[in-house]
Amino acid sequence: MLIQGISHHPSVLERPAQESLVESLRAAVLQSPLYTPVMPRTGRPFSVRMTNMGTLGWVADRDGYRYQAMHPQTGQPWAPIPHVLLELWQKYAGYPHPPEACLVNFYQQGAKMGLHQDRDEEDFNAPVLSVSLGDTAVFRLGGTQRVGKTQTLKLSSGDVLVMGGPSRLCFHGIDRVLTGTSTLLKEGGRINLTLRRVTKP
Ligand code: MD3
Ligand code: FE
Repeated sequence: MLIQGISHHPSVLERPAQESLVESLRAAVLQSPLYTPVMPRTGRPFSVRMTNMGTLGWVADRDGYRYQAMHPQTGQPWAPIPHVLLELWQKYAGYPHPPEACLVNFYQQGAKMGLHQDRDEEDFNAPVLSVSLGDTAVFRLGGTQRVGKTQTLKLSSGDVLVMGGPSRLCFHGIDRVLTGTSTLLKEGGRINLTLRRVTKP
C-alpha cells in the first residue's frame, strides 16, 4: 500500500456471522428505514440508499452534510449498533473509545460512490472501520488531495477495512459492485457498514 494507516483484513466474518449480521440489519431497518439521500444544493439523489445505527447518524440533504441523533424521515432515534460490530471495533480499530455512528450504505444494481473525503467528524484521530457484505466492490483509494494517483482494491463479503492515521483523510470511492459475486443477499447487491467516532472523547 502507498498510504500508511490502512489495514485490509479479508474474510474476518465467516458466512454464519455474515448471515446473522444481515438478520440484525433487517431488524435495524424496520426501526430506521433505508432512504435515498440527496446532494446538498443540487438535490441530486445518491445512487446508494442509506441509514444509520448508533447515537449519531450521517445524513445528506439540500442543506448539507452532518451528523444527527434522529432519522430524517421518521424523526426517531437510530437503531442501536449491533454488538458484533462493537467487538470488531474493539479488535481492529486500535482506538480506546467506542464508535458513535454506523453508516449503512446499500448498493443495488448500478449504485456507486464518487471519490470523496470523510471529514464531517470532529475527531480525525479515530479511524473509520468498514465491513463489507454481499457482492464484491471495486474500492478506489487516492491520496489526501483530489488530484493524483489512485489505486483499486476489491472489498469482498466479510472483509474489514480500517482507515486510520494518514489514510483517514484520503479520497476514496466505490467504482462499481460486481453483480453475482456473492450469494449472501438473496436479491444481490452490497451493504457497507462504516463505524465512526464523531465527537472528541
Ligand atoms: C477511506 N463508503 O461511507 S468503505 C463512506 O464501500 C464510504 O460504501 C464506501 O466511503 C463504501 O463514506 C467505502 C471504506 C472506507 C470508509 C471510510 C473511509 C474507506 C475510507 C474513510 C477514509 C478513507
Ligand atoms: Fe467515505
